[in-house]
Amino acid sequence: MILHHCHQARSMRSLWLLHEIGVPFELQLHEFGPALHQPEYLRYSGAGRVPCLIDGDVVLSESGAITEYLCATYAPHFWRKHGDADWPKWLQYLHFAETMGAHVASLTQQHIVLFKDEMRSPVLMKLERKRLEKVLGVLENALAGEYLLGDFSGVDTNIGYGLYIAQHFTPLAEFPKLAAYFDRLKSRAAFQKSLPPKGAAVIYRKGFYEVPDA
Ligand SMILES: N[C@@H](CCC(=O)N[C@@H](CS)C(=O)NCC(=O)O)C(=O)O
Repeated sequence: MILHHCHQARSMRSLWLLHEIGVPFELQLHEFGPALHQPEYLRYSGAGRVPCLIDGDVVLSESGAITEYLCATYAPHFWRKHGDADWPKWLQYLHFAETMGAHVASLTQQHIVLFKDEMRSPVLMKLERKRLEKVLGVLENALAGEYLLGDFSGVDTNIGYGLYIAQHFTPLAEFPKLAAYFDRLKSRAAFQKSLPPKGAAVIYRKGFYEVPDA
């Protein structure tokens, strides 16, 4: 099994989950940027994105689908299937992770990818931060146990990665249950193994990105 990954990109969800599961895999690390748009890589991930997981004939390039596939195939204890009481919750969180993903991606583009001030829009930054906070509020209200479905499961890697990125744009301390949940996630050995090593090229070079004055 091969995982294509860039440090701190959504492929961190898949990397973290692979470490949780403990299944052997090969890591193909790319620099975030033009390397993902080379014809050789586009054969696997047509949109030039990470993650991309290759397992024999199976090629998947969507992090939610990879979570579902890995849990169903290698780790049923981390999965919820049709007929399980919390299957609807599993589905909701797996996909809600990308509602959060849309806002953190937009904030990443505004604060980091658009590198000149004149390209950026503080209005959009404020709007996206507010919308992200609304999403975090939903999770804060929903969180009832140690993890999203009680025990740790695959959806914790999808939502947990979102929190790992969200903290660069809004203080998680304003969401106390979420902050405590994220602390639990961060203390997991598999999460720590999925972090970029010290000195590696990363997307988020600052711990926090303030919205500049308009
Ligand atoms: N919905 C997809 C999004 C994948 C995605 O957009 N990944 C970003 C990194 S977080 C990427 O590869 N961007 C490279 C690019 O847009 O060129 C998923 O969850 O896997």
